Amino acid sequence: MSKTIYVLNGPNLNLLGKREPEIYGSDTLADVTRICTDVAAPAGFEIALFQSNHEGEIVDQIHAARENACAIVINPGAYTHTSVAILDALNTFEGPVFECHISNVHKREAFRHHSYVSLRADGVLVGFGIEGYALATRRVISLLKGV
Ligand code: CA2
Repeated sequence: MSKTIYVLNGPNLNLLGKREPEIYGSDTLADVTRICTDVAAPAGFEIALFQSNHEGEIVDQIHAARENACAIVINPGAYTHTSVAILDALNTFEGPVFECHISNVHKREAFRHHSYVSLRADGVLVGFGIEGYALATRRVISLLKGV
């Protein structure tokens, strides 16, 4: 079995740590990679982080995960609320899927309260800042190790 956890990020998350720190904090995607690796590496897993502003590229990464990854942690950004294509792709993946949102989407505009991805996700973390990614990684490893 693959020991690689895919950490997928949707549109505008390349700006993490560079814009709107009052909503998304000052950490960057490099920090996300670091904190997830800190959880994964001692357990013998590795992190492959990917970000795209393009819906189809995220679908392609989910397809790649079918061959190369044991689990997916995904923050689909705004595609969370719109993308049947990402939901359909996730439904073809057999391992654990965790959905992560840096901000508490339920405290924000009503259009952020619905997630297509939640129809597939095994768990959802919202409002934990980037720590949510590390918590999701920890949960994935617990599930895969059967503890
Ligand atoms: O809270 C989250 O993680 C979101 O997935 C972020 C998305 C938003 O559309 C979702 O409703 C909730 C937006 C990502 C924008 O990322 C930025 C990061 C830093 C600066 C500007 C945008």
